[in-house]
Amino acid sequence: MATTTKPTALDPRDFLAIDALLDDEERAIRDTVRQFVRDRILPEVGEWFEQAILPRELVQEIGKLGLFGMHLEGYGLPGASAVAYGLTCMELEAGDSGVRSLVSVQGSLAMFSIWKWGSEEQKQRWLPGMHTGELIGCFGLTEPDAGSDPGSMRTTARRDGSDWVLNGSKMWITNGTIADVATVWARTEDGQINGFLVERGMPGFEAPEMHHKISLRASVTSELVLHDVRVPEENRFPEVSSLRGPLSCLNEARYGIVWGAVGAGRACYESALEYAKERIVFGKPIAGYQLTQQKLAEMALEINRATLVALHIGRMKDDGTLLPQHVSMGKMGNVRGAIEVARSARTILGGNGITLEYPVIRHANNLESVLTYEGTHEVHTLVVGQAITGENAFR
Ligand code: TGC
Ligand code: FAD
Repeated sequence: MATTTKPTALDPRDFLAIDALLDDEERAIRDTVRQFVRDRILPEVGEWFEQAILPRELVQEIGKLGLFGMHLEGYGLPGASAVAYGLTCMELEAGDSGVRSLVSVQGSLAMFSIWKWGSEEQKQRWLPGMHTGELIGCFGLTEPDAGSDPGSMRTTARRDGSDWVLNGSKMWITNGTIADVATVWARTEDGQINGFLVERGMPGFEAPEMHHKISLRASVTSELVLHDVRVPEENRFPEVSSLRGPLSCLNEARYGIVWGAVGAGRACYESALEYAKERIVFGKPIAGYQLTQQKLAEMALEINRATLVALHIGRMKDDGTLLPQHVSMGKMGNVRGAIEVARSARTILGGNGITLEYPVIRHANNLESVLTYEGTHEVHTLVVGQAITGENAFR
């Protein structure tokens, strides 16, 4: 239960006193992750972004904190609440969207796909090591010609004796190059869609890193190339037959983004607020000008609105009443809001707003990826549109 603490004064960082809606355990998890981000991520992430690297040891460090698959139960996993997981995503993304992506893809896509659809042997083999960060996973759904419409995928799986032979390619796959195991979605000869666990080192399987990104630079993004890769039957998900398999996993990762985007927006707002109070122009701090105050007030409004939406969606998830369409609305609104906050914060920082000495342009650039991955803004608009009207406008 949330402990009601009466706010004694307005807190610019928590204007609507949303903290009071959390319980002690949720606050404790949030504070632990916030501290980790302050100590470990913020001092170095500008450099990682500039060099386009994500230090490998970070995976083990996050594993030690128990954040990978923290919202899943069994197999040594913590079974934390949806709200606790959401707060974790928010704090990680206040560091960098790439760090939240690492955790989302590992926990909500790779681990969740095994947890939800895998055989008992697959769960026992992979989940404990992925939780600790000893093993890394990725999730291969998108292809060069099949992003928003994964039903048009071309990757195939052909049965050959007790094995399956996979051919095709995946693109934009987070963690691909560093992954020990890839959940690869492919079409079988009967036209169904199934998931296969493709292991690092299997002959014919490669995962080259993609370069030249100017967004999500502190994140490993890869192609998956599958050329006659022989995968044993025991690596196939036993119960999947349609897109429902991969799409059910996306709900989990999209949920984390509903929260994560607020973290990125909040970091930009706090940076702009601090800067505005210190930057003297025309003889006084720019925080004292009406135009700056309007920007800051709009940002604070958006951060508080988005946090409440995320918390409400989180409580619905914990209650078992959350539908995929609710998540679509949350992702649509919160990512768009975070981008608006980031762009407005950027203007307050003037020229300094385009340097990596401040977090704002890094978040703004990252959020362009967040707007597109896990279902583009347009895809979620059409999901919500269909839910409201009953008409399918995708095709
Ligand atoms: P449609 O005919 O609507 O559905 C096919 C089957 O899937 C079921 N279904 C869902 N099940 C669970 N959750 C959902 N959200 C679901 N949406 C649909 C549906 O009931 C049906 O089941 P069944 O049993 O009848 O077979 O499918 P469609 O082909 O018309 O597509 C619908 C659409 C466009 C919404 C879907 O394809 C979509 O969501 N497209 C966007 C693709 C996407 O988001 N890709 C993300 C890849 S992963 C990623 O980006 C990681 S980024 C890194 C990070 O997370 O940090
Ligand atoms: P397209 O589908 O080609 O869309 C192009 C444009 O057309 C978009 O604006 C889209 O909204 C619009 N559009 C599409 N359909 C319609 C329509 N019906 N009506 C109106 N407009 C429409 N994928 C994975 O599987 N695993 C990962 O780990 C992963 N990580 C990623 C990491 C990064 C950094 C990025 C950028 C992407 C990642 N993705 C991953 C891929 C991501 O999910 C896709 O980029 C996304 O689904 C969009 O697909 P697309 O890029 O092919 O765009």
